[in-house]
Amino acid sequence: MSERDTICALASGQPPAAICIIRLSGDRVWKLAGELLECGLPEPRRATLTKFRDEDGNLIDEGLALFMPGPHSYTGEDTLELYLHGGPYVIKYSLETLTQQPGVRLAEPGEFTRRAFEAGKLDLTEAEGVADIIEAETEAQKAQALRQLTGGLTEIYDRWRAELTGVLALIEVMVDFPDEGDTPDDTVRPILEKLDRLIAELEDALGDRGVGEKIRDGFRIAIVGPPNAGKSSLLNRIARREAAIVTDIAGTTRDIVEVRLVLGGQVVWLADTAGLRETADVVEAEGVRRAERAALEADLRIHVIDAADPEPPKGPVESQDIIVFNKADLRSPLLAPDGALTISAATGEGIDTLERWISSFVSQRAASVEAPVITRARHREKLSAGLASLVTARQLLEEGVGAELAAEDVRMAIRQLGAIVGSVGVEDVLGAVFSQFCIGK
Ligand SMILES: Nc1nc2c(ncn2[C@@H]2O[C@H](COP(=O)(O)OP(=O)(O)O)[C@@H](O)[C@H]2O)c(=O)[nH]1
Ligand SMILES: [Mg+2]
Repeated sequence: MSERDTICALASGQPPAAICIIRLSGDRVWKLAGELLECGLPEPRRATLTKFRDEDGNLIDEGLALFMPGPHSYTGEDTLELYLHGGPYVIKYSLETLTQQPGVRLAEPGEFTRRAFEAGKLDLTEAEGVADIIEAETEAQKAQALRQLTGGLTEIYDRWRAELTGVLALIEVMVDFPDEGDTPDDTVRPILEKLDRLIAELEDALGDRGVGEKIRDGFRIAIVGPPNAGKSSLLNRIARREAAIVTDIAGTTRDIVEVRLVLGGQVVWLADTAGLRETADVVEAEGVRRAERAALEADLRIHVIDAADPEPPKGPVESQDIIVFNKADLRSPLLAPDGALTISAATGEGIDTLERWISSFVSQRAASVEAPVITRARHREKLSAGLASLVTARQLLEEGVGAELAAEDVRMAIRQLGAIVGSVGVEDVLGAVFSQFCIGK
């Protein structure tokens, strides 16, 4: 194995904590253990109680050491984990001692997992699953990450790539032996059928309304309506803090104010927006433009109507949207239309029900796709490109204009899918993928 830096990092959370884990990976692990651990190199895979000293023999701490020799380790290299007392000074002293040794440095974000990827221990979607499970805050995020890190997506992409390789072989036979007795139809039809099936599968994966990405990144909900209807008050009420400025001056909210919540078991970004109205103020006008875009891009809109001064919602209202009549405390009883909700952001009336409606929307939307194939924009981009190549290949074959060109498009599609799992064209994405990790993973 080539000589490269041995890396070390704190793998556990922010100190102080009962215990911290300092992780090392690389060729120098055995040497470091020999010099700094009283027990020397611990027996593989056996937690060993030992004293940990600096190079001058000063005691740093006492704890457990766990040695996992490569290649059967996370990174594929020799790795050592030290379980020490999780105090800030123990951690600082330990890392300083380790990084003073020749050939040892602090790991970059995601570098342990990057080494695992480079050693072929996991593919890129599995590595992303590792990053996601560390970030997961909800059961849905955790389940999705776990599925991905245990190869759930790898399996799908491997199958697609294998089938496409089969299709490519058939097309190449056509290129090499044109019209060998058979009518072109006999040769082309089975290829077209296979392509049709794959195209349908890719379309199906892409037609998921972004559920996988939303489970991971959060669903978007926009509070919209005219100025002074109580949008900012409603956001603050649901967020249970004064996130947005509330005044009785119309046009107070100019930029989007977003709060992150967990509702219905899903991460939700609730956005307060500028009141929709004609305005000569350039800043407010920009706010209105942003409000309109946020409303358009949201998965769900809450249209706030001022019960004391009702006017119909501006902009499109979709079937899933929620209409609320606010300020019920001022004017009650209300003649709210069917399906609308009466609330008061001031007193809290009706807010429970509103939260239940939002929860039920996001949980149903999240459950609408059983096992999303796409969990990141990166996947969507490559998969769309792959699909486009397949559609072109199909067209070329059907029109009988060029099996060679069709073969090139199928090759292109295989490369696009390969880039998702990281088997080809990875150089440009690796940095982006691994830099999102935390240090120590
Ligand atoms: N009485 C009453 N006043 C409210 C209610 N919600 C908001 N307001 C008041 O209406 C004004 C505008 O509220 P704000 O949240 O800034 O509205 P926005 O412009 O839609 O964001 C403020 O004076 C609020 O105190 C409510 O439910 N009842
Ligand atoms: Mg406001």
